[in-house]
Amino acid sequence: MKDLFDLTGKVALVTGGTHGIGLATGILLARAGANVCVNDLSREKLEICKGEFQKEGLEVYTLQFDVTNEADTNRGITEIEQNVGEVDILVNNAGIIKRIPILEMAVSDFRTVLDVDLVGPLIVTKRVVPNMIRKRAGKIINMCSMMSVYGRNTVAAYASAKGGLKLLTRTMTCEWAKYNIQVNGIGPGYIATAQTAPIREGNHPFNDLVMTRTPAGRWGEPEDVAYAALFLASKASNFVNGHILYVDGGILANFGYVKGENDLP
Ligand code: NAP
Ligand code: GCO
Repeated sequence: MKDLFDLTGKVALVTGGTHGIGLATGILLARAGANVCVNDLSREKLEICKGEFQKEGLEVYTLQFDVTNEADTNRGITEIEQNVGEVDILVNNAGIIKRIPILEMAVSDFRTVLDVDLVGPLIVTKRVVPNMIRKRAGKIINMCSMMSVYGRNTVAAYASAKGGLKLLTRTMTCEWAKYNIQVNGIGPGYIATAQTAPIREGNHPFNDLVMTRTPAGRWGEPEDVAYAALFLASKASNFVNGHILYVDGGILANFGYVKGENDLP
């Protein structure tokens, strides 16, 4: 059974993995035996990330490249191939959000979010997948969102990007599943990270919304998402293709809930 989730000898790249969901994912994949690489924009955050891995007695290869920049990404992946090995598991985790109403949002801001959250995964995957096709093996995990399904006010760019990433995931599947490459997505619900801190901390009213809309009645933790990534990175998911695995505490299953209704003692 342990062998099913053993990633020994595999090279995994987690983009934007210096904290939050990406860091939890990288640490778990390393615990499973993978040689983990993490890129980010900030050298300082990469150093902090290295420290977090070392606290767990784990190694990580860190490097700086911007997933929206094709030349920078190609250079970065070449560096990984020269220093660690060809990428077997790609977690397209890097992402941003800008919470601005549509009419107030500059088109440039809209484009920036799509660039990181939708074009970025395309750029990194295009550079990594040819080796997977040659080897007839690979795992690609795109970090989608419950906003791949729902909209909500102020997140038009983010939801558009994550909705697009859901369909990009399915299209990648159509083109590459025949080469034994499993392409899937993860759709986290509301997870306690830096990205959601502005709508979670300091008794923000959004907390009440998350609590009533999430049947599990809590914010998710980055590790909750990392466990799904381990499954999709492992042999256990070799016949799972084009699937978005929602890790959302049941929020997508739930129309709504009246506080106190049908609560058991
Ligand atoms: P986070 O804490 O904001 O981390 C995102 C990471 O992406 C950061 O390390 C960031 O680096 C990096 N990044 C941003 N732009 C980049 C670029 N151009 N090139 C390389 N790296 C870049 O976010 P998170 O909450 O852990 O979320 C991780 C992923 O899950 C994102 O795709 C997010 O959309 C998705 N997600 C999150 C939630 C949630 O509730 N938290 C729910 C659903 C989906 P810097 O810090 O240096 O900018
Ligand atoms: C928001 C949140 C969400 C989460 C996540 C939900 O402003 O609604 O940031 O977008 O980040 O994407 O799945």
